Amino acid sequence: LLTPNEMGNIMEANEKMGKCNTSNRTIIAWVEEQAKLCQPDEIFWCDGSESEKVLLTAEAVDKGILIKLNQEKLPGCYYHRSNPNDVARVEQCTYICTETRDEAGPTNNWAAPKEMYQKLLGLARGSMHGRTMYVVPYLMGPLGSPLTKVGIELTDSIYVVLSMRIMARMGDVAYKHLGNRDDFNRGLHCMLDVNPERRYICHFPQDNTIISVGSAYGGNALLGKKCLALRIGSYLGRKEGWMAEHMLILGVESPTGEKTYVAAAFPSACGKTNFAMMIPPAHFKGWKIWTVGDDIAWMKPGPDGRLYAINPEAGYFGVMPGTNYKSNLNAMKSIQKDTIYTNVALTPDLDVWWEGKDGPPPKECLDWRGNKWTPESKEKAAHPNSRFAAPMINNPMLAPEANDPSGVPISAIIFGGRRADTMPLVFQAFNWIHGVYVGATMGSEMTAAAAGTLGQVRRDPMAMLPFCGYNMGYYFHHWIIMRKLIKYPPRIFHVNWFRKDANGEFLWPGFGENMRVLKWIVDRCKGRANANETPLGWVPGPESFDLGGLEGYTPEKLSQAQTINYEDWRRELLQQDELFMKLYSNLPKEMIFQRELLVSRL
Ligand code: SAT
Ligand code: MN
Repeated sequence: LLTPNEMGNIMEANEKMGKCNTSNRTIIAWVEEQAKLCQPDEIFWCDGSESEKVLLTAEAVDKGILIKLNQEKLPGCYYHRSNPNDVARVEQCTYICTETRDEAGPTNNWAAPKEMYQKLLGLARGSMHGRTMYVVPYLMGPLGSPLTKVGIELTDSIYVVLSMRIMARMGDVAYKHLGNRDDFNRGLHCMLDVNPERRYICHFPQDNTIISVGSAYGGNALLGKKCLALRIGSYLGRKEGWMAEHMLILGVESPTGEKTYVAAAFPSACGKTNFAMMIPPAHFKGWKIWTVGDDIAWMKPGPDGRLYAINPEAGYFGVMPGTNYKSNLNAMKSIQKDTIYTNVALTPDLDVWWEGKDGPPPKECLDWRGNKWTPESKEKAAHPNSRFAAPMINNPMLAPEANDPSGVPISAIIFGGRRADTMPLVFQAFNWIHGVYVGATMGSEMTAAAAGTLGQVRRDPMAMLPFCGYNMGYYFHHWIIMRKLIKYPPRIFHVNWFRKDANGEFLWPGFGENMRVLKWIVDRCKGRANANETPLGWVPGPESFDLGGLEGYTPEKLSQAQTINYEDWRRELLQQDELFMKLYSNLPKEMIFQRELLVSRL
């Protein structure tokens, strides 16, 4: 631990630390204006340097915001507990503030910008008394990419600053990318008293502005992620002819070195990170999976007519429970150093534990609330939405292309959800428009990533329901319009790893075995695998789906996983209609046609 003296020494050794470090007048004027509003005791301008990290980390430890973990086991790793009332995204407090209600659409909370600004400025006024306002410049995307955007987040949370430096390219690099321009995203984040009654996550897409108050948790407070990269991003993408999607990006490398890139949208906590970091089973000798991103894809048609994707992030904010050496080896390797753990359990030797970690549970530890916990305790030791924030460079299978400003060409888009019934393991859409319909009608059982009823199926179009920054009907239009801008569109697929039989047993082993599905998808994109037509789409022909080396798994089980149950589909269509009714006035007619075609095929 640094003593206050040592902290002072670091500051002295680097006179400029914390001082204003940009000559961009628009930024300086805006920061001054916000400081006048929030009245912090101090303004600290972050530059992203190592010495700044040492200083801020020491201060966070000093204030009890972070606990230093066992540095022999977990070098550079720290532990954080959030307020127990603040453990996930809160969709009911999330607003899209556009001039008209119609622009936000029926799936978003809407408020008039003027009124919401007034309310938020009222809450922010004087709220940083006795505190420091950190100025966090950051990039979403690699330096120099035409897709990259600059954000500046002002926050009074040191945990947010330290998390942002993991999750985004933070510091001077952002000023470098921006130069003298003024088109940066303005983000203001105030902790207030972390009270759910005063919690608002508000987006003003027309001003490229985000104001978030009353929560310090992940997607609510790390403004680059869901707020900028998805909500504001999707709005800008529609205006500027690109797509901001809730998708992982991975590269499949064949034994001959052929690389195929795939983007996949699953709702939060449905295994995007596991899929993005998958390790092919031994049967797939010489095959490799490279991770480009695990949560967000920004995609734009490239000069060669293909759709190119970048991962705007620089780190992984992954779900902790269930992560182990078997379910996700590369995630485990990614969190051994320089990682912030939030809301897991803390062992007496300052190690971390969570449900589903390898090995036996600790005999005794402190749970995520800081209470004593033993294996006999009824409560979970780690919160179901406990998280790790780890730099992507820790991932041994990080694709070198993750830093390529041009991005990677996408051959396949995969949609998927968590469904115990109805949805087969895999099918391919007949064409782009049909694929848009498949994405638009996605459903998934609710997980712990957002406050709500666990397990209930909800419609989550393209996994964007909580993240689309404008009218969902217009968003479907945008998907359809994009087809005209992409000469060689990716093929579109739907997967479901979570289907169960009548006894509640999973019909597919999942995890690394998903490589078998992915291999079929890649082969389809290359025109190498055959398929059979069904009412839902194309499904693998028996010879084209590799079950080799999968002990105890039979072709019968696979066909069970692929079954189309007409009773289920009647119910499914009625449920899909509920969403379509809600969006009716702005629903593209193509979606209605696709529905009618499906009904007639069924
Ligand atoms: O929204 S978070 O960033 O906290 C996580 C997620 O839901 O994907
Ligand atoms: Mn996500």
